[in-house]
Amino acid sequence: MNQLLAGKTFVIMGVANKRSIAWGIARILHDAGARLIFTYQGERLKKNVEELVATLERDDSLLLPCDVTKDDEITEAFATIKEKVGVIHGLAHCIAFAKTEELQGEFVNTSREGYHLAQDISAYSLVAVARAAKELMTEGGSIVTLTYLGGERVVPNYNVMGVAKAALDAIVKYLANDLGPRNIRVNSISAGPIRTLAAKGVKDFNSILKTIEEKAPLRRTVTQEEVGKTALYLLSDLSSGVTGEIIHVDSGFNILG
Ligand code: N5H
Repeated sequence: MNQLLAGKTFVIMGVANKRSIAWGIARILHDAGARLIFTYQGERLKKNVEELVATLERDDSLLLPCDVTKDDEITEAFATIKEKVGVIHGLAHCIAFAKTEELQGEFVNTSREGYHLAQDISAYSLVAVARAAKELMTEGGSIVTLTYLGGERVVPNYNVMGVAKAALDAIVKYLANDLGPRNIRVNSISAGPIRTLAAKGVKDFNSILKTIEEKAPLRRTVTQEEVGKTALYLLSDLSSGVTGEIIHVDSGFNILG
């Protein structure tokens, strides 16, 4: 591809396996010449990320653990990034979690603990990470997160995650306002359903994909690469006037009534 991001460094949080949207973003940024820093949660995912990173053409990547529920891990990860690379130009936050039992049945049954867990990992983590990352974005920067339509309207079974994404959407706006004076932009991508590890175990995921193929304006689902291309736009100078925005990469599904 082009070399839009040559000489720039980006942090990618949330690669779990080769199907991850985070990995789709990573490949596109890599092809655009960026140096990448990957963070993963726990030893369980370390090997996966190592194997994927080994497939990249250049070997200038850095891999670091970062469990976003732990302030000290965030502090340590960004201290290491500062020491090893100094300045960063952007960050992709591709992290969410809710208990499986909270992603089915009635939302009204959401537990206090399940609610807090989904909010902590899926929404608050962006605040904590942006606070640490902004110190390394001394040349300005761009932060991108992943959201979903279920935060804007009721989507069956999305439940506690929908409320977490609604919070995340508001967080993007408040962060955009705080960080704008430093020339740091904050935006989100609302991706249509993609078969990822997070989608595994979702009942009827096939029929969800089929609805998109039948009803969405483009009559097909979207790919990790397509989300990656929009991330490239948002993380590069091409989107220099854009902040606090949600871009839907969903074959146009969200415009339907
Ligand atoms: C309306 C839907 C379908 C129902 C809801 C699905 C929500 C999925 C999002 C969350 C983040 C998935 C999740 O936390 C699953 C975990 O309980 C179990 N899985 C794991 O622990 C795996 C191993 C790890 C990698 O997962 C995480 N999260 O760490 C939404 C779908 C049409 C679209 C969709 C799938 C949206 C989305 O937000 O991902």
